Order: sequence, then C-alpha cells, then structure tokens
Amino acid sequence: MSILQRLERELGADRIVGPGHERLEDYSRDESPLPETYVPECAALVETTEQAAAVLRICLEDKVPVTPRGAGSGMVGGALPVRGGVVLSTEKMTAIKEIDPNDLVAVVEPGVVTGRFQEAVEAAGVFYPPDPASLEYCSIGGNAATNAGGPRAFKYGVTRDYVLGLEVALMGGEVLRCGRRTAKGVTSYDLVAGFVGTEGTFGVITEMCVKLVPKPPAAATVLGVFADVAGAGVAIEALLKHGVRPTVLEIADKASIEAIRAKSRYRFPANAGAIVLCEVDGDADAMERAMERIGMSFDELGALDVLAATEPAERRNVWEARRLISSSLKEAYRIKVNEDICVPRGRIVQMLARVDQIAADTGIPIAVFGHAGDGNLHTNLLSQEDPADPAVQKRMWAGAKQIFAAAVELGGTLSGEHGIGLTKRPYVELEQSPQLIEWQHRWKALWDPSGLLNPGKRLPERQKRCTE
Ligand code: 2HG
Ligand code: ZN
Repeated sequence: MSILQRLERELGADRIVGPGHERLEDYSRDESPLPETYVPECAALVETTEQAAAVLRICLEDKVPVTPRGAGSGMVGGALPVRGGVVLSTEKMTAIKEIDPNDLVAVVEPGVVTGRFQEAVEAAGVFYPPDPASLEYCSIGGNAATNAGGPRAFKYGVTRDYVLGLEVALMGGEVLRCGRRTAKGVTSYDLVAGFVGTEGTFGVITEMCVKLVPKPPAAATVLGVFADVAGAGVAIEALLKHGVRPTVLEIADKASIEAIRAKSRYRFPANAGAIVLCEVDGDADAMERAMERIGMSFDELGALDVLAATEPAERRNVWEARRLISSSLKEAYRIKVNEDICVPRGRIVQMLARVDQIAADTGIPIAVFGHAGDGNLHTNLLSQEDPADPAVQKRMWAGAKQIFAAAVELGGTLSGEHGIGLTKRPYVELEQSPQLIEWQHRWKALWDPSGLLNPGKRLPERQKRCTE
C-alpha cells in the first residue's frame, strides 16, 4: 500500500491533499525568497494529536520524509518539503482550549492564528505580547517552532519566553508532554526551551501552554523622523545608552517608508529619510512621562520631527502600515532576499554603515527596517531582475553572505527571529564551529535517528568524523 493510501485509511481521505488536488501546490512554497517550489507527495491536514502521531508513525514505518508546517508564513523555507514525502500541516488544529486570567496561562492548539489568539486573550482582560509582523496570518505553533520575535520583543521578549509547556508528537508516533503551567518550575531539564525554535526538526508541537501577562492599561506611539538611516541608528544607540526603555524601538529607512506610503492610512511625513518608531505602555501618567522623555531625546538627537499617536485608531494605522513593509517590498520588487541579522545593541550604527557599504560595493539596493532596539535588522536585498536566473540569484545571495559575515564580525548572529530553515543553512558555518554543529547533529539524532523529520534544514550537512 502506498503512503497516500495508508494515510487516507488512517485519517480519512478528506484530510489528505494528494496528487491532482488543486491545493497541493500551496504546500510547495512559503514566504521565503526562493524561486524553487517543492511539491510534496501529499499533505496531511491533521486535526488531533493522535492523527499527528499516526502520520509520524506511518512515515517512519514507510521511511518517508515528513515536513511539519504551520501557516506557511515562514521566511526561510523551514516548512518546505525539500525531499518530497508528506507535509504534516497543523492548520486545522485551531482550538483555544483555555484562557485563565487568574493563573495567567492559556492552552492552545498550534494552528491558532496569533492575532486571533491575542484578541481572545485581550477580550479576557489579559495580554499575550509576542507579535510577529505576520500576526494576521501566522500561527502560534509556527511561532513556537521558529521562536518568533516581533516589535514588542524589545520589552517583552520572544515566543520562547512565553511557552511554559508543550505536547509534542515525535517521529515514530510517541507523544511527549513536557514543561508546566506554573510561573516557575525547575523539576526537569528544560525540554520546552529545547523544542522551541527547532523548526520542526525535533518533533511536531500539538499543544502549547503559554504564559500571559496583565494587560497594560494604555499605550501610545511616538515617531521620530530623521534625515537618514544613519541618523536614526545613532539616535537608537543613544536612547539605549541613556536607559530609555520603550516597549518597542523600531527603525525603517526611506526605501521601506516609500514602499508603504501609498497604502498606509497613517500619513508618514513627507521629509522622512528614516523613522524611529517607539511604543510606550503602562498607566497614563507613566506613559505621558515616557513619551515626553522620548520626544525630548529625539529632539536632542537631531530629529527633524517628533509625532505622537495616542488615539487607538491612529496607533492601529501606524502599526498596520509598519506590518505592511515586508509584503509591500515583496510586491514592489521581483526579488527580495530578506534577512534578519542581529548584532549587539552597541553595534547598530556600525552594522548600518556596513550594510550601506555592501550596497555600494555590490550595486544591490538594500532596504533596512526592523527591530533595531534589539539589534535585529531586516536587511532586504532588492532587484527587478529575473528571479529564475541562477546568476542573479547567485549575486543576491553573495550579497546576503557579506551581510551575514559583517554581522558575525560585529559579534552578531545570522538570524534574530526568522530561523535558519533552508535558505540560511549554507551560512551557519560563518557563525558556528564544526564542534558546535556536530553536537547539534547529535542532539537532533536523539529525537529523530531516522533523519526523516524535516530533513535538509537548520544544520549544514554532517561532516564525516574521522572515527566513523
Ligand atoms: C517584519 O518584522 C518581519 O516585518 C518581516 O519579520 C521582515 O520581510 C522582512 O524582512
Ligand atoms: Zn521582524
């Protein structure tokens, strides 16, 4: 019996997207800048933990590769079935099982769209801070799989900081529950932290217990307008040095602003060569003081203009526009190789200068925006050339490599929040030693000795050791 027939028998034919199905193509791509598509043999749209476990059991028995997938919003090809086989999609596991404002926890299935979860949590009077820019369509399981960040990570931290407990279906079909629903807990090794961010290479998350925090009573947005991105970078470093700590500290350069200007309901100032976007939250008095302090600092740091958005609708418009930068650049250019390097906070200005230099040397326009307060910059290499031309792709990725190398040289890392997946796999060795990579292979082999779970991702190919 073929894998398709076995899965249809186990899960029911209506949960399998097989050959000839119009939707099969959807599982061959994600939001990464790759021109290639990878069509799987079939996709299994599981609705329960038992079904996810069954898929992993059958794939191991039949020695078929299996690639977990959330909403497909990943930017590094982590959910692409590069060796064919089965895509295990959690998109239909969408239950919010519990929101408990007293314990400050919620229990959710992985397919819940992050933005919908935030709304549900806020309706219950509490708050779930992780806010990837794709929150309108990404899913919380994918956020955990990639340890996604977002603007609010500056004050509140990233997804890993909010995952308390996990249920994970392992390769072969075993189901493991780990972690806790308490604020503290050190009974076991921290397997939860070990699973978060592994991009579906250790197991498939089927349920999560996440931490919530009290909802801030109010929030406001302050926008500093600068002549150029270098000036904005200097302002950010200076703010950080002076201990100014808003909720969010974002940067966007001119190319990024121009990409959203026409669509944005918020009217960005015409003279903006770059903006620094801050958010403050807390009680009204504290917020007022923080806004004043940031405004004054911006003035001292050479801002051309300082604007405050305090009305909810106005703030929503600013953030809606900010979240459109990525997709707007993608629409405006035929190629957008987007990266998310992260450098120590004291090196932001240096990194911006290096990006400028790389753009000049390579002749590739590079738009920069993102979570500058965390040192996490989205450097987008842009081109109107043919994406299917291998020479063009080679040139773009050579430019990206220079950016990775510069980040590492400055004490930074290849990826602050998007992950390694497929696209950054060739560059991991710029940052990590062969020894460190080998230990990660051993760790991966513990959970997936067959190597069939999300193969071809995250780590460079294993080096043959002389003892083997
Ligand atoms: C964002 O912050 C996302 O908008 C996407 O992480 C970044 O497209 C990008 O480079
Ligand atoms: Zn981002």
